Amino acid sequence: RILIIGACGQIGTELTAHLRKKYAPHKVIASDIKEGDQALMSAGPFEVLDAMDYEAVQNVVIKYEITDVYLMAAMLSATAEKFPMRAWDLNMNSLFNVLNLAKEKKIDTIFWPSSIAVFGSTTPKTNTPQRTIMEPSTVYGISKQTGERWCEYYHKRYDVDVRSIRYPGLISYTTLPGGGTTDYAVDIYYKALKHKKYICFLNAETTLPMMYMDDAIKATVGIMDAKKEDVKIRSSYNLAAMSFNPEEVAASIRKRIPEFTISYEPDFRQAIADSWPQTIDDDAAREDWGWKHTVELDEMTEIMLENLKS
Ligand code: VAH
Repeated sequence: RILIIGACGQIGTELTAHLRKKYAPHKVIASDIKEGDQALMSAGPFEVLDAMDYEAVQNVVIKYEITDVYLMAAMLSATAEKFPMRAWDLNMNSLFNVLNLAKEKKIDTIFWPSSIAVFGSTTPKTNTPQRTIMEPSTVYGISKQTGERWCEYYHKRYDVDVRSIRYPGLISYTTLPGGGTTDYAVDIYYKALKHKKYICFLNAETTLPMMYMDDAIKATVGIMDAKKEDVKIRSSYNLAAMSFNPEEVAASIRKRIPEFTISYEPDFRQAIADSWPQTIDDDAAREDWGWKHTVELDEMTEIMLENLKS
């Protein structure tokens, strides 16, 4: 059976729904620090679970005979800058809990999300290589970079089958994102429909790697379905789909809402975004386990506006 920790989050919500469709619902146990919405709670087993509590995680693993764990709980970049130590504790202790359960052979396979936030301002900004300088300047980025080092260590030393991808900014309409720097790319669609204008907290030219959620779910399932020997990189794989800036999103929206206007009031998140790359080289993921993205900006705009207009 599968356990999703952080099932109420932006990725967790969609991952839970996708895996419950792919397998039988009762085989996918959703968990989070608090109960989720009615849809999630009624569609299959749910456990209130603190990812930092080893005993509690172990109890759920034993109770449901869990084999695979997707650890989707984390504090994202912007919020982590407000609560550095809480972010470090959550992001790292939750990872050690699942790595140690796998080391003790209580679970078989782990999915753990990393992020383009592992890169810093000294990393090459275009076509960022799989292996390169990584001097992250955010607590979130530091926790993801350290987490990658521990994943690779547990794989090499204890043969733990942990698989990881460096998500870019993710856009979806089912669940609001929580505390990320790329969240403008979700918020802009809500505001376009409601007010036909958006005040953006990043400046117009801030180009960042981005991905529509369906592609992120496809990549997550893709690396977990891959043969063990094909997952050659055990820190975390670069993953890419699109790269765009707020001005380009606005132009895409104006094709559907011509009167839409955007203005720019950069805040503390501008410095975070400026430390991240603009485009990512994900050849390794494409070669090792057949990754390729599908959704481009204009199609994403259509999907977002269609599904948010109700
Ligand atoms: C964040 N959405 O903004 C996350 C992600 C690359 C961005 O890590 O923190």
